[in-house]
Amino acid sequence: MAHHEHGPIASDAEEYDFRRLQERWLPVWDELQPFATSDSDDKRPRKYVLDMFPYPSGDLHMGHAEAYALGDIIARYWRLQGFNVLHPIGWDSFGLPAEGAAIKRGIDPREWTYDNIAQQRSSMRRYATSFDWDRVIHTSDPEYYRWNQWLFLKLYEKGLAYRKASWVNWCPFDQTVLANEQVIDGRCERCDNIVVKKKLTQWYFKITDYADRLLDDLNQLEGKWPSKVIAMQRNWIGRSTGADVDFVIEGHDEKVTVFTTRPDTLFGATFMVVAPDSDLASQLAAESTPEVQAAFAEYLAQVQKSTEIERQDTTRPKTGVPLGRYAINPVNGERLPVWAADYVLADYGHGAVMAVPAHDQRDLDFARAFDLPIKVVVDVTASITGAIPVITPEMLENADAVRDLSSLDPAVTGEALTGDGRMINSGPLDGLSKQNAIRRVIELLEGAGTGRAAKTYRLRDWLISRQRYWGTPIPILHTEDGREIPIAESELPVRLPDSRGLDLQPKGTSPLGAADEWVNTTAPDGTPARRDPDTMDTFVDSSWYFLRFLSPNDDTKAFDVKEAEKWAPVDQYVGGVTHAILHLLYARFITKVLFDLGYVTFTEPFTALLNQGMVLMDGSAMSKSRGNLVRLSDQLDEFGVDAVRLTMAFAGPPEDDIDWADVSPAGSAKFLARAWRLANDVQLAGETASGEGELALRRQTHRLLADAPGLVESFKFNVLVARLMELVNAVRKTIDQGAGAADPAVREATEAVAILLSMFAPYAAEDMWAKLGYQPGVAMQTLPKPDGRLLIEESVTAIVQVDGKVRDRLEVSPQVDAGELEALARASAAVVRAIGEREIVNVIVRAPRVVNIATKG
Ligand code: ANZ
Repeated sequence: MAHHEHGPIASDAEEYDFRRLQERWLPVWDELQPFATSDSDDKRPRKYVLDMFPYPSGDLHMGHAEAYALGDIIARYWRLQGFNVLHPIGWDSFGLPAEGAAIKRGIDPREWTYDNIAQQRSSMRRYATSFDWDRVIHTSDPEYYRWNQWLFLKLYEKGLAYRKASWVNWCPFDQTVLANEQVIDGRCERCDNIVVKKKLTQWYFKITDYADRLLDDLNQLEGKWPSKVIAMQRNWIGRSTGADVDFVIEGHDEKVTVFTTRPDTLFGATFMVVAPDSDLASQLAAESTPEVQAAFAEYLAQVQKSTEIERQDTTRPKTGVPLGRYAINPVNGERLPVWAADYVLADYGHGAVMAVPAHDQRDLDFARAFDLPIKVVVDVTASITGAIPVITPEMLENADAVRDLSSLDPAVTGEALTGDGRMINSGPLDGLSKQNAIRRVIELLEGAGTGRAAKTYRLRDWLISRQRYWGTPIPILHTEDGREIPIAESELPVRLPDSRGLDLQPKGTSPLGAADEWVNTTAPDGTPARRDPDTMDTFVDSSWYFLRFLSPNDDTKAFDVKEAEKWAPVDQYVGGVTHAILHLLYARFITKVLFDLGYVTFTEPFTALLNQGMVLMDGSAMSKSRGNLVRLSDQLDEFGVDAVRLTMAFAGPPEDDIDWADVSPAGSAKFLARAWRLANDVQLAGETASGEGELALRRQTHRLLADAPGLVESFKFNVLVARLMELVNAVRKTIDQGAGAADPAVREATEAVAILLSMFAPYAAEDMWAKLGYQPGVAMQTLPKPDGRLLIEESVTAIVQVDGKVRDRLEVSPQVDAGELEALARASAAVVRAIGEREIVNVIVRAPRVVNIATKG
């Protein structure tokens, strides 16, 4: 492929051969360990650059190749800028994919997992990723998961880890519970099967205690995280503000509280709805007539068969049953029938709503389906006309006469009136705007002790227990009389028993429950106890792993607080947008918990975040079944590591998807050969000539050195590669047409190319560096500082004549405009002197070269 098109100088030189370069430099780097993080007395400023660590499910693929190429550019860049860079890697090696594959092959999950890790690790080394190989962690090592257990105990002590029975998401295929975050559009995130609800006792982390801080602290990340991710986090937490209103239910001892965002519409409530799968619904039905009980039981059974998708489908006809009970509206004493209907969710707000059919579409659909009353309490025409600044009692009495509202009647149109307006039919609220009515009604409720301002969140507590083998055992004992005993810290880790002899097939309970020897033990007081058989969600493992990298081999603590002070939080995090909610939210939560416990001094784990796009093929995600899978190993064999890495950087802005059909790794390889030949030519030219060399080339080199930091720091890697290509072309031109490869400007430019290229194409850059006569490694150099004098724009000399005589010469920009040039000329001391007292009659300007001034007298 590589032959020399240029001149005789390099005609019999060796050829660019990526295989030879890879073979040559990899062992040298193994010796040199250029990216081992240096020790504490290092005076350089620090940067913590982190790539999301992978699952060890098979060899590296194209997606990894992109992510690790981009993270590597950033890590290598800071290294070139003279920073002490921490760039670690590890494996997120517990979890379902590994266990599933192990079951399929009938082997131990360990074997499969660690084989894959070995393969990925060697692929990463060949891929020249600048990781610190002394800090590798595997979350499935007892040396790691012991600290998951420690973390669990810390949360348990604080009341932030607890067990409760509730309706949970259950994947019938994987036979495991799922966190809300793992249910995507009603389906299991992993296997895409429809998720059902099951009542189980499970462990939770109380992330809802942190909802406000998780929301408010997003402001710290504004501008440093993709705005899309910040928005997704905000929506996920989903804070709603409004009021809690207490209703008395006739014949029921406890009051029922509802959450509403529209307490202003309280006078328009005409019935109440409770979630059929709530305890409240069962209680109310149980206290009712046998007919109601039977109808309710039948309805509940039907609801439990429906999926989450069906339940949240607003176009589905409304269903429900009356519970034969009445709630009393606290503001006007009206009796509201209580219904159970599945459009109300058990686990949002209080699982019950005051239904205001005139102003809420779901309530209106329900009211129309079951012929329930509809009462308008907001005059939405008032806001449309905006014409009633002050409402008098007389106007209100005549309100209906003044405006015919029937065209807006929700009972007729089927459209709820959700807009703003002025309150009507609402006693003390009449005439008020929405905001004022909300404020007023909350005052009234608070005064009467029947309600208060309230917030509600979409965020649920984090369900962390899993009924699977390949995870961190939960460090709790259960006594026969039902007590929970946390295992002492000094007893950690609770190791997983051997998987041999255990049935790992998913069956709804943890395989560990059947490991008799392991599960049966004694409590500290000597009484028999059973270990908790569940394991932790692997998102627990990854919620704090960035801290473990700081002291990965310390077997006395989870992480070193002093090291955390030095390195953390992570300066730059790089990874896929698929983790925009789950992993990032959990890591943010755990960081805040660790802050509250005094282990870290910061409240956000990742200061800046880059989400790379996906690598597609022919417009869609690569998959074996679609037949558009591009194998990374094939690409590396054909084009080499450098060309693949460079292609990833050159393809476009890193946030965008890359379609592999549209890019050219062959083109990248060609460019690398061109760049490499420059160094080859310089080497063959021998001695560099004296002097500074060609000025235009020098200017271009220094301009690029000046621009490169801004381009990398704003992630414009593709632009930087394009600029490198331009510079390589310019050097080639200078060699072929100018002073040849001995020109000092050629050497200077080629050195700059080698150093900059080391971020993208480490093998080619290292070989260029050697050809330029230096020791390895180029990646440990510092980026040369541009010479300021070479950055100033070129200037031209403008001549100023007065009455035909040259009076001054001005150095001006070639872009100077006529007005500016004339002003400069008139301001020249020599010109002013030459004109003296005479009057100027004519000025002719030919920018940028000449100004002619004619005078009279
Ligand atoms: C009365 C009302 C009148 C409401 C009105 C809205 C409009 P967001 O914004 O999502 O927080 N709601 C409360 N708990 C519910 C539950 N468990 N299942 C289903 N719906 C529930 O929505 C809050 C509103 O959703 C609440 O305000 C309540 O209906 C309903 F003109 O109360 B509203």
